Amino acid sequence: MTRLQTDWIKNMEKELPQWASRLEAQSNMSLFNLAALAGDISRGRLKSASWRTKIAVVPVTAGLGLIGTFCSQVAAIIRHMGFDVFVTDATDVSGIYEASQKGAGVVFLADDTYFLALNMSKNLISENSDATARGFVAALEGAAGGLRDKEVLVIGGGRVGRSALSFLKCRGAEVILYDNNEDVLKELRGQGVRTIGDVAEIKKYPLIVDCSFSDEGWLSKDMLHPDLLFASPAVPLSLDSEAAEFYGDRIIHDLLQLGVITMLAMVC
Ligand code: PYL
Repeated sequence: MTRLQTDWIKNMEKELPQWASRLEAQSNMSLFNLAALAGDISRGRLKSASWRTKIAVVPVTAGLGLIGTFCSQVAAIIRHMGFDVFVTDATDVSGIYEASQKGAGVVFLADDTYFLALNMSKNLISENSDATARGFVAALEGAAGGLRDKEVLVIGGGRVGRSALSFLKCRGAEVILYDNNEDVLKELRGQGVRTIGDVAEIKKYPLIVDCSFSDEGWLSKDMLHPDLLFASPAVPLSLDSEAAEFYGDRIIHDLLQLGVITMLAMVC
C-alpha cells in the first residue's frame, strides 16, 4: 500500500461529514450498516460496542516514523462512528502501556508495513489491507444492489486485491482478476481464479474493485464500461481526470476512512 502523506490527509477530519454523506448515498447504506456488513457483525453489536468500548490510537515511530496528523485522523474517523477514542501521549510500546492504563479495550497502531486494530480482551485483530478490501467490496455491493452471481473485476493481485477476491466470493460474486504481472496471474490461476491479462478486456466489466497501487491516471474513459461502478482504495486513484469527472459519483474512493470503520467493526 502507498504510504500516506500529511498533505493528503491533513483536512480529513473536517471533511468527514461530506465523506460520510457521499458514501452513504453511493452505497445506499448508513455508515453503521456498511461497517457492519464489511466487518461481518450485526449493526446492533457495533452500536452497543460504541457505548462501552474505549479506543486508543498509538503513534509508532518505527521505520520512516510518524506521519503528521495520521493518528489524529484515525481517531477522528473512529469518533465519527460514536466511539470514545484518544491518541496516546506516548509512542510505541509506552503508548500501548498508556492505552491499557487508561482503560482502552482496543488499540489502533501502524508501522510502515501493517496498520492493525487489536482487541486484547477478545483476542481479535484486524489488518488494514484486509479490512479496506472488505469495506470497498461492501460499498460496491450496496451501490450495485447486491453482488450475488454478478461478475466483478478485481484489478491488482496484491494483498488488498486477494482480500477483495476472497470477500467477493463470500458475497456470491463471480470474480475475475486483472494484473499486468504474468507471475501473479499464473499463481492465482493455479488457485482457480479466472484471470485476464489484456488491459483491453477491462471495459467488459461494469463492476470493478481497483486494488492496483501503481501509477496515477493509467485508466482512461475509453478503457472502461459505460455503466461502470468503480470501488477503489488505490492511492493514487487509477482513473485519469477525464474518467474521474465522467464517472463522478459512481467512483467510491477514499484514502483511509472506509478501511478504518471496517477495522473497527472487525474487532468489536
Ligand atoms: C495505513 C495507510 C493506508 C495507506 N497506506 C498506509 C500507510 O500510510 N501506512 C504507514 C502508516 C505509518 C503511521 C506512522 C504513525 O504516524 O504512527 N507509523
